[in-house]
Amino acid sequence: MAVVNIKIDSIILGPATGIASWSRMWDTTGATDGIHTITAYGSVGDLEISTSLITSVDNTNPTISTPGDIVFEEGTTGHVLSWDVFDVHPSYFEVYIDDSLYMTAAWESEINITLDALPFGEYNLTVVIWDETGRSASDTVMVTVQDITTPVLSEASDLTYVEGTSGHTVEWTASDRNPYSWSLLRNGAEIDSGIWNIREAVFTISVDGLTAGTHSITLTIYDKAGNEISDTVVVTVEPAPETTGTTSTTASGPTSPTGGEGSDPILLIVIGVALGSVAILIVIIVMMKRRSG
Ligand SMILES: [Ca+2]
Ligand SMILES: [Ca+2]
Repeated sequence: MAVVNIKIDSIILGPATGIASWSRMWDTTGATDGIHTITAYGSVGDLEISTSLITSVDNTNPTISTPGDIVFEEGTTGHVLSWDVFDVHPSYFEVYIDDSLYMTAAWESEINITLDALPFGEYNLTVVIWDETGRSASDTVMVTVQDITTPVLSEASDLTYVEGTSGHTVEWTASDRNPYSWSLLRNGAEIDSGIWNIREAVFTISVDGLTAGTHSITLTIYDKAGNEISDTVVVTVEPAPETTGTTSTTASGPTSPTGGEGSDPILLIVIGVALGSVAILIVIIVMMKRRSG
């Protein structure tokens, strides 16, 4: 015959049940945090028994500090978020970016997350800390990685050519971390636009086929944050010299470029990226509508 009782510290919890081993549930949620001594005592036949073990109760959630939201320019360095965390029974922490698990790691008394690699955008960054008893705490910080850097666009030179001659181009180099779009204007009116998605790009425009006179050609480029920059060149087309002894049978219109009737001037835009000495080229052909008269 065996009688085994359990006490917590000096308070009797009640009898344990069993034959060869004995057990009793202890609801620790009402116990005070900290160290407790669990003692099993009683008699097995004529033998008096008593054995103790030490345990620690933790009914307290971890604590976490609340650093402020952070804004920084993409590509700059030294941006670190730090949380001070505490628990008597620490276990591990998780980091979520926009509700997706980014990392899990063993508990540290100070959790530091370096943000430098985040690209342009806005993010929710959440740290969840867990103790050994499954209690948790969390904090969320808004991270804004901004782009206030205007794209870089080279300045192209004005040029002059004789009407009807060919091979005349204007070239711009353009760069930005977040390229977005381009717009091409002639004399202030947009004649084409498109997607710019190469960080280091070369825009080459053929200006052949323009009528005699001056023409302003403007390239405007935009990044994803709405920053923009433009450059304008003036293309002066001098009239072709009179050719003697040739009769013109198509004299009804004003001066027309070589290439036959109806040949609208064509702008050829080449957008490229320099990868060492290799260039990847995307070719876009733009038909320039010629103003009548
Ligand atoms: Ca705890
Ligand atoms: Ca930019």
